[in-house]
Amino acid sequence: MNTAKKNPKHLVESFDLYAPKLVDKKEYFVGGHRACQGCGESLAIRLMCKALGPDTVITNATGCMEVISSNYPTTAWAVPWIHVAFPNSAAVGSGVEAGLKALRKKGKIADRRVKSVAIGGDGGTMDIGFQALSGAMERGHDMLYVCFDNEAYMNTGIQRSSGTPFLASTTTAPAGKAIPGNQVWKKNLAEIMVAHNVPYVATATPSYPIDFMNKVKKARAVNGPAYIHCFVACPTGWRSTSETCIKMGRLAMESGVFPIYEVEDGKYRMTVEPPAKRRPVSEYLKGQGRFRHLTPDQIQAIQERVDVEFEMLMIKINNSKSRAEIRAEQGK
Ligand SMILES: Cc1ncc(C[n+]2csc(CCOP(=O)(O)OP(=O)(O)O)c2C)c(N)n1
Repeated sequence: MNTAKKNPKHLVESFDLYAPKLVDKKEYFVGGHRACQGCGESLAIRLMCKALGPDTVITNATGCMEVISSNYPTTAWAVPWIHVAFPNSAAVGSGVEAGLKALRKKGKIADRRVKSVAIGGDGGTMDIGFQALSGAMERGHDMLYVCFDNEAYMNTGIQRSSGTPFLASTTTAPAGKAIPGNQVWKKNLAEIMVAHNVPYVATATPSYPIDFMNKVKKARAVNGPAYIHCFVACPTGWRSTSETCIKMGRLAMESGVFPIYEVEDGKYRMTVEPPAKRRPVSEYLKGQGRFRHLTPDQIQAIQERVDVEFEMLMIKINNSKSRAEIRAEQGK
């Protein structure tokens, strides 16, 4: 007898039976690490590792995630993990991939597909590791790079990076009498990666965990370079309360500050649809002490910039075609 049909409550009561099918219960980034309360970055890494599974080698640039996860003699990593210098996560990740390929060719390791995944913060990726990342993507390595963007050099004390938003107060761009916070607009690294013509680029946030994990799985399956730009809240650096970590990612998406999309073979697709009427950016900014000094005019300037950037993205989403589609149209 189909009790679910007869009694919908049955479905809720049997949730435990269904939930494990959604997400792997195994943990490859385990508890006991020393991340701050409400850290979006450590949550995102936990989800990423679940989606990657055990056949993974992770290369980690210096930053918060290395510091909190590997205090001697302990480790939070249940997959092979290499800590490397601040600028060269992508370079070492591409070396791991080349090494695995060589060992497999010589028959020295089993013929299973082990994925090389390089990770870094926004400082380690968008600034100091940028050259290594660009080179790795250009050379076409079969690897995934994930940037965990908490919008400043958090590990060393909230210094601004090229991921820091316009007018956010940081320790090296403090809002005060001289300047009202960071003086330049945030670099759009996802778009720069699209310009590398790699097969897969996506933006994501742990506020939409299934979307993020699906993207990690998709990127893992790509036979070539893939890049995910993961937006992660940092209560310590953003001067926000720890329980707002998930809410911040949602507000960023719903206001258009951080749209969640993917670019597959050149074709853009919004994967988490923002509401028809986007929230004002002020709703996203107001819970964060790094923006507390902003005047209404400054908030308006940010709103206008977000509106323009969002429209630019929508034009790409509504009009782009994949390279395969264009080739087919050209009869090639
Ligand atoms: C060449 C070099 N410069 C500076 C540092 C000091 N340093 C270590 S971690 C870090 C900040 C990391 O910031 P980010 O990459 O944004 O990651 P987060 O800590 O925010 O996760 C800095 C400046 C270093 N280790 N090596």
